[in-house]
Amino acid sequence: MSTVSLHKQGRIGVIAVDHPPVNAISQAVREGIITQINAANADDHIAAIVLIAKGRTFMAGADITEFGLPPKSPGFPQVIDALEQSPKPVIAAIHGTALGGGLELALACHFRIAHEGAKLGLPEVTLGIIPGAQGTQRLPRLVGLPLALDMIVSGKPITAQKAHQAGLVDGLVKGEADALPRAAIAYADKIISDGTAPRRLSQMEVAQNGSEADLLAKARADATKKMRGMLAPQKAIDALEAALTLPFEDGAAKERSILIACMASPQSKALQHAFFAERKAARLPKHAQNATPRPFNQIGIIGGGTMGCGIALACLGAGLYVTMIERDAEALKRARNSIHKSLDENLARGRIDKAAHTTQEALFSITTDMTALSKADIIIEAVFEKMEVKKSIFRDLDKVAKKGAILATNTSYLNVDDIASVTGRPADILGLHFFSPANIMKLLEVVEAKKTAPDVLATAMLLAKKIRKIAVIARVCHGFIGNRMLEGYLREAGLLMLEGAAPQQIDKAIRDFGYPMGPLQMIDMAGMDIGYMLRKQFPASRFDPNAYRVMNRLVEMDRKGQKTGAGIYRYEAGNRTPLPDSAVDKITEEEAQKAGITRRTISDEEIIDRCILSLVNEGARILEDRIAMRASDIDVTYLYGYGFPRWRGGPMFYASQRGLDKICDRIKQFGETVGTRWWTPAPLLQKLAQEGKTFTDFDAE
Ligand code: T1G
Repeated sequence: MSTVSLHKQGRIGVIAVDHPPVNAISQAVREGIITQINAANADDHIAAIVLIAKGRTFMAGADITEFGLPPKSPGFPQVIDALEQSPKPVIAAIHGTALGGGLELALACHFRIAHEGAKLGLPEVTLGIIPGAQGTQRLPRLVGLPLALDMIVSGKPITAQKAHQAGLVDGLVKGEADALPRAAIAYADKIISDGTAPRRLSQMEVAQNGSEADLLAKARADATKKMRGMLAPQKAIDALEAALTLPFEDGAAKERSILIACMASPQSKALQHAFFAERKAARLPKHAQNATPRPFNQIGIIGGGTMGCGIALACLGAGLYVTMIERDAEALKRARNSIHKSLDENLARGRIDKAAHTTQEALFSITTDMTALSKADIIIEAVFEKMEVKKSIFRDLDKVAKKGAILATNTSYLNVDDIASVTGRPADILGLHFFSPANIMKLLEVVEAKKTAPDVLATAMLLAKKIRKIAVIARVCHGFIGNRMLEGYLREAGLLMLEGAAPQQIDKAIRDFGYPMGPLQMIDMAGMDIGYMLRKQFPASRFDPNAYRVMNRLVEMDRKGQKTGAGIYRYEAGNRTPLPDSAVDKITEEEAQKAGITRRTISDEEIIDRCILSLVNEGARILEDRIAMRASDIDVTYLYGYGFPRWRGGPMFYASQRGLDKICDRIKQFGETVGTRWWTPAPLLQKLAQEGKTFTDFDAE
């Protein structure tokens, strides 16, 4: 079957691209478009050409799987020229998502119409590159510099409506998606009848009014702030600046040289890794790939606290029925008010419209009677993190839930096998570890217990997709993937503080690495009492004797963090800005003395390596234990759940890119200075380093 076909409708030649699933512009697509454009121009019966795509979307950009491989001819410039230089009018008919190279091909066409539900964007910066098919030169010529800057630097798509208002598309097609081909033919017929000449953007100038220098400067400042550490946004602005100052061909040449430089950057490799890692994480393990998910639309949630309400909102937003259980009238009232307040806020902020608000209100019910869950397809327990409390709930659920219902615990680190063991249906049980706030945070750890049935796992992954979560499959251990690795990260922060690094130095070093905030500011925000209580549940020998000296003392002084107005930092009333506190410095010095630690000046490099490589080393152990199936799943966990900078690809990709042999050596160095209990390279890390391999080579499925 041809990837690109040409058929005639009257005097219109329709070129259709058919390269599922998203019509990525592969070499075959590029070659096919050129072939069919030439054929259409050679056919005297054809007076105008429509470029359209089959399936769910217009072309969604260059074929990312070709990146990093030797370029395959024809390249984008040849396709672009074939379209724009066509003597016959070429109309792009857009539906779905016209992204990247897809939109750039549409810009090379002479006219564009779009279905009203379409989105149009140039997301290249999210892959660490810039639009490389002359989009940085044509878009500002068509819509002006402000919108071109906004679209290209942010990488965010716009709606067809906004595109039509801006003149990016010449016509909007309402109604069903299949109205688009007909509308495109009609539009082409009119172009012919009106004798409208092809409009070639490369022959236009960018409209300027003297404000361009300020616009560019503001765009640079905004990108520095909002896309901290990322190179591509700044490079995209360079290319847009060329569109203002250079003739089209020179601007296009400048764009190409910038694209090639970005393509070779470590950031673009990391961002492309992140793109595919997120999609790989959604794939079921072999033993569940043929399982049929169980149908669901009734969700039960036990517990209307922060987590329970967040989970409820995520389910309501996906159009699922939610029955919430609270233990008494007072708690029920609080939970119900919280849900309705959030829905009202979502409406007020335009996140949902009135119809959705009404629908979601109607989908929600709450009661103290657990038998109301007897019809639920999936029940999610979100109560206090105490094993006995959870076991009691699951014993009750075992009596109430219908046959075939899936019972999930939202525990963030407890043993799901133990919870399942108190029921008569362990195959129906797994963990669904949401991250707070559960209606906002994208990450969901789907914890497959020993006896979880394959179809239960498949159903959970489908639920995750339905509620728009990025799901990662974890197996059972203390803290699963994310929180198990977090222990070492916080341990090192605590030790570094004792050894001589001020909290603000530690947090700044990690922020400069690319995190939105450092570990100590994060723990102040979450509340140090959570970790304090958790550590009390385990023998002290499990933890480093010194790492939590300061934090424990602060909690015992009721300095738990932001929520008590003071923790590692102090906070002025109503302000979350962390302020260094000399009282904490004094406590730290006292605790260092008690621990017999001689404080010293510590470099930012050591801070970063001890915090980040503790993640990497524990991640390697998690792979050895087969708690995670893939190193890329660990990366996805940290990108979506813990703020790891996306342009570094995740802890495991970062380590692989730096070189596992270098990572091993650095860990051994810390073994000599900090202690081998925590700083001995994981066997898998040693092995891969010795073999000159990376974590990508290891599949722990
Ligand atoms: N190339 C190759 N494969 C792609 C792809 C692409 N551009 N986009 C998606 N896929 C695969 C994806 O890996 C998955 O595979 C399947 O398609 C479904 O994707 C010259 C240089 C279009 C909004 O950045 O944003 O053009 O896991 O699960 O949720 O200037 O895919 O099934 O095996 O994401 O419905 C610019 C990237 C490229 C768009 C659809 N374009 N794609 O989302 O499905 S650079 C992009 C997306 C460029 C030019 C430059 C989304 C989507 P598998 P999916 P979805």
